[in-house]
Amino acid sequence: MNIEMKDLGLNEFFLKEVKHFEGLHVGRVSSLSKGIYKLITDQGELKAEVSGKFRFKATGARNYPTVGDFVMIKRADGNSIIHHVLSRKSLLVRKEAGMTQETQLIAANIDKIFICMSLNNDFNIRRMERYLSIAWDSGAVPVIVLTKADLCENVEAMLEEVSKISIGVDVIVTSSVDNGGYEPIKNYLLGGQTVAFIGSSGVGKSTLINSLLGQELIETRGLRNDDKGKHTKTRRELFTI
Ligand SMILES: Nc1nc2c(ncn2[C@@H]2O[C@H](COP(=O)(O)OP(=O)(O)OP(=O)(O)O)[C@@H](O)[C@H]2O)c(=O)[nH]1
Ligand SMILES: [Mg+2]
Repeated sequence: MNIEMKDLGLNEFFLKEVKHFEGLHVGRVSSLSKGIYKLITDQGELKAEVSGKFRFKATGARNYPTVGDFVMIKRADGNSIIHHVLSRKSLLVRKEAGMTQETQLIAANIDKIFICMSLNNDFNIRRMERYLSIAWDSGAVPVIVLTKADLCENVEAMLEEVSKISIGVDVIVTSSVDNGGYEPIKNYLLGGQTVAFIGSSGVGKSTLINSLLGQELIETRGLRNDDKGKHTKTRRELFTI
């Protein structure tokens, strides 16, 4: 497999910093689980963990790699070792509810964030406003995706409502049952760009992403389209198209 790191978003912004780490390789975090990071590199996928010194120097969650980060690594027989996280161009975070004020890092170095909301049961304009402010705060550019147009009888009225709170933001209407219902999103997927899809459970994110990937790589709710019930999966993962 021959991956060009520049197609994975490794542009001038990051390359300036890469130069300072002679002898180390660059990788991009695609997923993480219990301190083990899955990386995409120019030589394929590998697993990595942070070095002891990295852990010692880290003062909080923000210092640790998250999905989308570019990291400088040293190859090893087992897990490769992460020595450094490159400066982030954007960072999407979630503030934990409650006293602690602890922030959870969701994803780094996203160019565009697609905020997904369904045009039926999930539609809530105040929630969309909150999502927009989280997205702008991250440093990425938000795009609104209104899903399940096929289940909505007054799309125009809802678009009108959305337009009042989304000045300067693109709004896309999609439907999974409409052939080509996701075509407008493809115009945003340019080489070297990283995009993220966020939104409440059941709005159709996985259905949409599978369609863009051309493969059923992510579990969906199948045909149980009830807009409520348990969460399918809490998941953050970087896919290459
Ligand atoms: N009618 C209709 N159903 C849709 C559309 N998009 C998704 N669905 C259905 O809605 C349900 C939920 O879709 P998912 O893609 O699993 O939703 P999700 O946003 O990934 O949900 P979580 O993984 O729980 O966050 C599934 O039954 C889909 O088939 C749409 O445009 N129209
Ligand atoms: Mg899903």
